[in-house]
Amino acid sequence: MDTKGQQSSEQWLEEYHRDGYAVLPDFLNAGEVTELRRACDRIVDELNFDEHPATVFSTADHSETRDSYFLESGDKVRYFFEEDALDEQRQLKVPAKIVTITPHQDSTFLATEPLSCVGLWFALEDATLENGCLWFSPGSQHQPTTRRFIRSKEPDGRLTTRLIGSPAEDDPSTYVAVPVRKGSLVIIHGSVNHKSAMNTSAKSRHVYTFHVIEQHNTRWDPYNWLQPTENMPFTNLYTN
Ligand SMILES: O=C(O)CCC(=O)C(=O)O
Repeated sequence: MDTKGQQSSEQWLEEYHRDGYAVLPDFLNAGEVTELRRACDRIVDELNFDEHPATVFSTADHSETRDSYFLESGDKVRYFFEEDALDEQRQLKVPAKIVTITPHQDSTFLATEPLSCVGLWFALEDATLENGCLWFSPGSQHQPTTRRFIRSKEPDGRLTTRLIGSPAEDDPSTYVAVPVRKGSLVIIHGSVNHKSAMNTSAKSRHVYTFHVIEQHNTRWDPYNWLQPTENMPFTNLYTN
């Protein structure tokens, strides 16, 4: 039996501060998982390639994402595919996760001053070694995040994105695999180095994920690639 299910919030918070991540098994019940899976399926079903380009998103190479489709994605539903995720008929291949997500810190992409980004990653299916679970370098959140993914203007006025600064120290031997069961929530510190491997199985690995930042006494970096718009300011999870 997984005793982590009985962990108190003090215990998982302690793990989170020590390792830079924490796993909360059975955070979602079966009904909630099904509801989220259906919502994801609806979004995929509604995808019309006449209105959306088959844009690739990658943590390693951002050249394909340097366009307005990406930069304006903050207040719209936009679709980003891993390389080779679509077949010739533009249908999603299963497994779709056929690339590696390279080591990164989420605060590189979502910086506040001081840093406050936290990722919430919900497993909608079992995430295993074979289908591409997350891997973490425990304790690596204590190093600074100096690399930033920013929006910048080309001399011709075109908006583009750029990675600046040096990546955090990254020792591949320090990583541990974190397989989790369906319904688990993984809480990810914005500065912890993490990655995921290719899905080498025939099974999909669906997840739902979003990131939060603290707005109290922090400043959203005006250079972040993502900027809130008048149309859609960032959603508050709670107000005091
Ligand atoms: O789902 C994955 O494979 C990677 C997720 C990730 O790196 C993130 O949410 O920051």
